[in-house]
Amino acid sequence: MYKKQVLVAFSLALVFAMLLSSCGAPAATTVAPTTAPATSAPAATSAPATQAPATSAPATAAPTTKTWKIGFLAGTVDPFYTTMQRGAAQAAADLGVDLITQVPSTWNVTAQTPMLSAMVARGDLNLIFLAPVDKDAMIAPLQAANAAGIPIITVDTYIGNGDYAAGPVTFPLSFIASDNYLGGQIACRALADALNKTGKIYIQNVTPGISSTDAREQGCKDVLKAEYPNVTMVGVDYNGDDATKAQAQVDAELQKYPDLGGIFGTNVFSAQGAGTVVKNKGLSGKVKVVAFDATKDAINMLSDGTVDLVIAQKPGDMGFFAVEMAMAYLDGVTSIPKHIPTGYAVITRDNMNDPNISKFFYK
Ligand code: T6T
Repeated sequence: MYKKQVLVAFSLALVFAMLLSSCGAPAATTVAPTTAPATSAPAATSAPATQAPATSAPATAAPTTKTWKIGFLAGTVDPFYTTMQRGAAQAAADLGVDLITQVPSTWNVTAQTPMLSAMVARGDLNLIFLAPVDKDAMIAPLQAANAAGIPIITVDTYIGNGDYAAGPVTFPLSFIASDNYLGGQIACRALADALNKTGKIYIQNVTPGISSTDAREQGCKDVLKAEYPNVTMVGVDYNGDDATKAQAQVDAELQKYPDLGGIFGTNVFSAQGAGTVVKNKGLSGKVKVVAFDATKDAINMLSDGTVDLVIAQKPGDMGFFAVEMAMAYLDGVTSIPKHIPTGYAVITRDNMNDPNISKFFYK
């Protein structure tokens, strides 16, 4: 049983790494599995491979009589996490794991923290994986959960600096996510090229402190600075993950800069807000938009010419791997990779009907 699970987990990781390079995704940095520092993983490293996790792993019985119960705490209600949940549910069904999902209605620490506490308080979860909504503010609540005996994996976003092997925060078992800095570079390179390397670009972002969207913003800014001397980054607005607020901000920006050439929408609601205003003002094609996240809405706007590029993450894979790594860990595997990078599919009007690309649309 143990051998089969380990084999499944790591062969899938290998297959997925190969898939990344074959689906047109830009090369993602593949980080080789690292052995967890003895102090960072809650399970005793000396546990024989055939035994259930020892002492500091959850105080529940070994899986001979009990099914592992894994908690998933999303960032908020959006198609990205719905797709992630689908991937996680698939792995849970394949592996016979119980999956308990909680989704905060808004993206913020005050919504996510009590949900995390409630998941810990139920007392029956063997591990929790989640997308922490703030890289600093979620450290303490997660540390408390871990101290209560719950192993933690983060998906999509990280706490600390995301380096769980050697960074300031090492207790999470793994960080499973896109390379968001790379994503920001891809987005703004495409935007600047669409402007023939000259003009003004603006970023519509969520809230400072979110590891994913902060890195996308930074990747965008750095690539413009390094490679496009004639492109000016005129500003960044933060919409708090609210498409209506994003629309108002984009509207104001277009009034301020009537010659604005391009907008980078760094996530679902930022891109949705940007695309909606550009379309409603009849500026489709004139003001270029690059959208992060392959929602139905983003794909429709790609189709009608409002959006020029959609960057699809692979949330389903993140959820799937999180459950697999959770199970491997709970079954006593001691070399869970501290970082599992997933990749992107870069979607254009030219490739959007290719089934190898459309399979990455969020569902
Ligand atoms: O872009 C995703 C996710 O990667 C990010 O961390 C937060 O926003 C989304 O959930 C999309 O809304």
